[in-house]
Amino acid sequence: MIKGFIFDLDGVITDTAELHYEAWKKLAEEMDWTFDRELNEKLRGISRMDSIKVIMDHNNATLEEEKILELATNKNNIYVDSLDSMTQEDYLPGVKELLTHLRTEGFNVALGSASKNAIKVLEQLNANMYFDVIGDGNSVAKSKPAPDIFIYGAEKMGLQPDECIVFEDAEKGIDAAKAGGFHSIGIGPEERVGHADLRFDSMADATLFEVKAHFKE
Ligand code: B16
Ligand code: MG
Repeated sequence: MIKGFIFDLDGVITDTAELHYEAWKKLAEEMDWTFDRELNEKLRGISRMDSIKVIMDHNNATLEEEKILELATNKNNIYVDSLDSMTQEDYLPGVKELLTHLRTEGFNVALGSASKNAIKVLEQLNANMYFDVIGDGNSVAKSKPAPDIFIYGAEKMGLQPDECIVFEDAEKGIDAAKAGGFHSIGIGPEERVGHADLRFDSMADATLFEVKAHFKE
């Protein structure tokens, strides 16, 4: 029986991918690294340090670990500054309605994001009241595709993985949900999240009615 929902943040609740893109691009320009939207797609759902390593590999760059951390911090400062422009208008279509509906029906709801900036994003959106549990990049050591962040959310809600549905927009996020024994809903194209139990093109299609119809007891 489904008792809880775990939401990824970036790409499910709001679209911060563009802000991440702009920040990585600025850093790449400073370092004379190539960086484009195709490469940015590979960063979807993975941690900041994993992201910079993907960009460096692409550019055959090698640096001391301390320097890598410094560059990742520079990128983060650019990204965090850009979050100031985010407002309560920046939910993806349909998300506010779904979160409100889940609250009305008494489901448990957790956040399961890889981002260490999740609290700030939730504050900008004024979304804290929708969540019983906040799991973010500071909650667990191993990031997606490891299932740890979703297991953290389920445990804090007092639920088993098979009582929870994970919403994810990243290929590695769906991998993480499956590895942990969670039900999964992919948001995005077939080639990215087609391995989820259920897939919608966008959150606007992901109504509780549709979800219940698929995961009926
Ligand atoms: P930060 P999610 C992920 O968030 C993003 O999709 C990913 O692009 C980003 O690198 C990661 O958070 C870490 O973010 O640098 O803010 O800690 O999709 O898991 O909500
Ligand atoms: Mg995401």
